[in-house]
Amino acid sequence: MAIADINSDGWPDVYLTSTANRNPEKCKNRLWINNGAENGKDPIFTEMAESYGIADMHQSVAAGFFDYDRDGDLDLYVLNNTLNKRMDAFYRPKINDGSAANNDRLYRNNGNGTFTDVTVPAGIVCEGFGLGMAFSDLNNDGYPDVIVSGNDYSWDVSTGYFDALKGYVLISRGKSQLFEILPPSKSGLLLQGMAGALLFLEGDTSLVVAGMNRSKALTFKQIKKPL
Ligand SMILES: [Ca+2]
Ligand SMILES: [Ca+2]
Ligand SMILES: [Ca+2]
Repeated sequence: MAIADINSDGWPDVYLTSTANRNPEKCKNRLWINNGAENGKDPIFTEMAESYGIADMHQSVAAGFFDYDRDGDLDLYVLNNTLNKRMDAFYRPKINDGSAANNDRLYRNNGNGTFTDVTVPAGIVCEGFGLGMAFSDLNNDGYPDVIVSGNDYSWDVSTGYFDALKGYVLISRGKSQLFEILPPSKSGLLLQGMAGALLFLEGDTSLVVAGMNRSKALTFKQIKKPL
């Protein structure tokens, strides 16, 4: 669930992701727009994901709002996964053209009550089993960058299951509205096991990664700005 005022009317709105159903129609994410409250009454919400263009039908685990193009309104990053049978021999190359069902999605807020899916134009074409995300300007260029944590399942022949995700860093390339994907070999952020959530400590560059199941919680310190 993510809460943000996405229509800039001063009232916080609610975006709820859905992941538990193989039927895409039943897996649509929901957006409840806050109509505000009068005379001390509770606020009234209207579900409007379809009309806003963000009724994502993938199996979404989490979502977050950030202003990736710095135009003053909040854009939406959605973590998508797939439910698959797990077999020891279930390996294949990753799909890196944005077409995978478990490719994350980036929706640009048009500022008029609609969003546009800009996933592929923005270069977010990394298949992976994501579990958590965090936004921070890692290279101090004024544009927010993204870190995505995930599930690597196991150590295995080089890359793990096809959707293994050991920590992606997405560096914004500013005005081009493109992201460059830094895998662990480039970023140094190597997440083993199940990395369920990410949190940047305020006033510091430390990143806390919460582990799931038997995975440990980890803390990372940024020692160098990405180029
Ligand atoms: Ca609002
Ligand atoms: Ca924006
Ligand atoms: Ca940046």
